[in-house]
Amino acid sequence: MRRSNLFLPTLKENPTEAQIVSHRLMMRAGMIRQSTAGIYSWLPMGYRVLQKICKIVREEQDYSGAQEILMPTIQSADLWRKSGRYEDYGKEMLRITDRHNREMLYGPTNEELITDIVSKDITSYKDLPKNLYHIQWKFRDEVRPRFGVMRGREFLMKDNYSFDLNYEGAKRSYNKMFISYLRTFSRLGLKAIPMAADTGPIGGDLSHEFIILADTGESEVFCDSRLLDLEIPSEGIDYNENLQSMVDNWTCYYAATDEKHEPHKCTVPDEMLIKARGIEVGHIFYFGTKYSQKMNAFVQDSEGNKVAIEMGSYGIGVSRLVGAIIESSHDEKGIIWPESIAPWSIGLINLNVGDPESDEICEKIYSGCNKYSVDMLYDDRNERAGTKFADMDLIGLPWQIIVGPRGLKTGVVELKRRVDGESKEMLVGDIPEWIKGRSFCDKEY
Ligand code: 5CA
Repeated sequence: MRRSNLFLPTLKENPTEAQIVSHRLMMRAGMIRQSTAGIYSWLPMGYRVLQKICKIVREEQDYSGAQEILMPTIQSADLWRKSGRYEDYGKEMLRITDRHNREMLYGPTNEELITDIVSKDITSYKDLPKNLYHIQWKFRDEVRPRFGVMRGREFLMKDNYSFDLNYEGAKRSYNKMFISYLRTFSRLGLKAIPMAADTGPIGGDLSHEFIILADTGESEVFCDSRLLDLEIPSEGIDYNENLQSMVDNWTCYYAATDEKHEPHKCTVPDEMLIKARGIEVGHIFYFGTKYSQKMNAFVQDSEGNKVAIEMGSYGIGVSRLVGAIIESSHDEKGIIWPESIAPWSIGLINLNVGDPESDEICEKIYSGCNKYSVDMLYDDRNERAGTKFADMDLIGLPWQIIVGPRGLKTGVVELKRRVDGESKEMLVGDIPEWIKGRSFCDKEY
């Protein structure tokens, strides 16, 4: 992508309404613009990051055996009356009336709709287990939308729902998501800690929130510091083996959000207890037959008995993640994207636009990158060097290739790593080899 063509409206000043660093940087880096309170438009760079997050979330969902569907944003109030949540949900639910005076709502979550779908087409134990997910916009009329995309009113969520014949099956589905979430967040460059959590309006009595420690987080959390050093179940794991012991490896340490924190039960020695703030990026629930009973989702078991389907639901705040990642990865100059979700992997800065030799070298590097399908943002604007450097640091691409007049005399360019500013000279001719030697997807450096 050429910077001269790109719609990337960066700002020099911090917008006054933005109280936390991720909101400030998302505005300054031209990623989002507010449409109205808690509702945002995603501009090209922001949307690229959002899509990259979706891709990783999808890959891990698929790998766990979940299947992607797409449910609508608008739902019928009747479904929610069946579960009893139409009244319970209160003012957070955006209620709409259509031209026939039918009551509708903009979905804040999808337990009712998915249970309704499944109840009609899953009738036998032979159809189970199933796990269905979608990535769709939700609306919750939050009292205090704030912090940009972190607490929006309209926000993008990945939600999935598991359906099993019995408790053992449902627990296995829950455990799979537990591990799948650890892997997903790790691939996004985050250390997310699963913590015992309150279930709120979703219901049930087993639930974990996945929390990123950050001073700007809205939740107060308590956990054993040893959780920070645990290894993430790695590539190629088999979800059918050792699943319970993988989960036990995490749940044996104390970790709870403030609603679930019980000081007398917490035996972690003071020096090992982390009391901190955190951002909830995911939340998983097991609630048994709460919805299936009320919404008539039953199957016949192998003995011909009619049993209610055992369910769980699992959410990831996809749009919130963009803010959470920036909260945990930035410096005073701007964002520092993990490679796995960077909007472009490399930024190319031409310091002498208009100079035939500079332009030619840059075009060569740029077309070479295209050849290897590596995302590159080429700053070909006729701007001052200082502006280009500041902009490139602000938008936080992992690598910068700087083409300046001095180096060109000897055929070298500067290769700079955003995370620590480390830079080295590289022969122009060596760039293709360097690119080929790196994996610009899914890997951290
Ligand atoms: N039905 C369940 C699981 S799918 C559910 O809705 N869970 S939830 O309420 O915990 O939401 C799932 C995730 O969505 C949260 O962990 C959080 O990361 C994200 N989320 C919730 N509310 C907001 C909001 N107002 N703005 C941005 N993200 C949000």
